[in-house]
Amino acid sequence: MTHALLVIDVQNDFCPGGALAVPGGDEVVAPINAMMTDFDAVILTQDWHPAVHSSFASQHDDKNPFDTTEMHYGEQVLWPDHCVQGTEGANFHPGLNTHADLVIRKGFRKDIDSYSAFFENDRETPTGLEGYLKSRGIAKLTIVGLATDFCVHYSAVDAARLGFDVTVRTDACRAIDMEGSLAAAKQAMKAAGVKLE
Ligand code: VGL
Ligand code: ZN
Repeated sequence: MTHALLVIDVQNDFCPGGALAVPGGDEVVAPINAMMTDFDAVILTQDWHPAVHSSFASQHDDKNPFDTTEMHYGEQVLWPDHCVQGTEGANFHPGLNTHADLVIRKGFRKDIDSYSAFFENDRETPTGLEGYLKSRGIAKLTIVGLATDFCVHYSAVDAARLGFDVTVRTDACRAIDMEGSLAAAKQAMKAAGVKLE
């Protein structure tokens, strides 16, 4: 069975010193590089926002980073400005092996965020990744990267819902973990049939 490694958002802004640093975010680089040779395909995702993006707290009056707000598609966490297209923060961590088959960018529409590699946060606008994987005959996915409780979580749940056989390697992931989000994410992934290793 064709098995792909899906590497989520291993970018400077999610690593120590970055705008939305995930604790220990850079620690995933070495294990991910080491895993790459074990797969038939390697796909990277890149969080890729316009400088003015509705998920940024800076675009909302009286809001601070990590507050939530109601968007047309439901509740949304507001983030510090991060992964702005073309900036150093949006680049992959310099140690990451980027010799991948595909780089899929997400979050490029101003009015909607996209945690998942498959669907934007309205849960229905597709990124095109499902078609890519299915047309290559990829049925099995191992997911790693940042952050466990947001983009890894949403990508894994969507992948399982779309019928892929999904494993998340938690040793090659790190979490933001705000207000119990990591425990909730693990619960949701398990409920969706995702294997956590
Ligand atoms: C992410 C928050 C905002 C992630 C991306 O990669 O988990 N989290 N944008
Ligand atoms: Zn983002």
